Amino acid sequence: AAATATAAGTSARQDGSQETASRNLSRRPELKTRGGQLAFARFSLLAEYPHDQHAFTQGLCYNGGFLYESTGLYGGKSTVRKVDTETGKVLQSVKLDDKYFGEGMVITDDKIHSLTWRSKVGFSWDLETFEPQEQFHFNTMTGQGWGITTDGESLIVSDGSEFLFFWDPATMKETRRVEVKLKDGRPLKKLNELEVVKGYVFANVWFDDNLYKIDPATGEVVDAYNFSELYPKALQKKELTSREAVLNGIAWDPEEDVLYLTGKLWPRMYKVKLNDAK
Ligand code: DDQ
Ligand code: CA
Repeated sequence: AAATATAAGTSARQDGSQETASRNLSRRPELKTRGGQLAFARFSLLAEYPHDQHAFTQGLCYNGGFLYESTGLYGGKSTVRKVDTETGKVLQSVKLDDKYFGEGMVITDDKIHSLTWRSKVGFSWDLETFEPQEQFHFNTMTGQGWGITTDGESLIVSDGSEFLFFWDPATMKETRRVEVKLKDGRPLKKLNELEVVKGYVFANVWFDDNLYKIDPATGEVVDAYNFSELYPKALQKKELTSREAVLNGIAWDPEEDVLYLTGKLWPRMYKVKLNDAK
């Protein structure tokens, strides 16, 4: 049944890959039963928390009971921040220079590393004090930085293409890359925010409501979860004002084995538990 569920999960992508933002907004949860499979409803919503609606979320991490978030946009809106999980209150924050558009972030030991979109520059920050540490230069295939996470050894980076790039954290240089493909061999492009969960890379895709579970050895998408139920709910309440307000933000809390999910300019953070295919 696992294989069937996965096939259902990826066929939605076939229909939806060309979607515009407005079509995406009107997507309904009936996807849940498409193909008679539960590929789109295999999660439990455990809690909803407030989220800063002005945060153009680009990266989300969980560490020691707190959420850490990076935000984007030019003109001083790009930040790296520490957030109280339940109240959504910003506890600590640092701004990037006005000329930078912030992208994903990752935590290794006592440092935060954050990317910029098109400047090919990233920053390291002290996890406790948020003092700037070193600045690093990076390159990718598109020349852009989008998402970043870690498997504990390598940093794993997305750049808006269908590739995941593995970097040596000591040098921020690529050691290998893998092309991400759906079961039918089609490349999964526009990979954005990332999170490693129990050996798999979870990715969301720009302007798509799904999370994709990727085998980092082969690049194969082995499962997909749909979260369009979360997004239109906020929309119906007229809480989303921008067409850019798409799902983007995945953090894993290993102690509770739950994911925190949010989106750019979303008013809420969701705590969900994934139910594996039976
Ligand atoms: N990226 O994060 C997908 C890499 C880039 C997003 C760029 C979106 C710019 C839109 C600015 C208008 C927002 C209200
Ligand atoms: Ca993440």
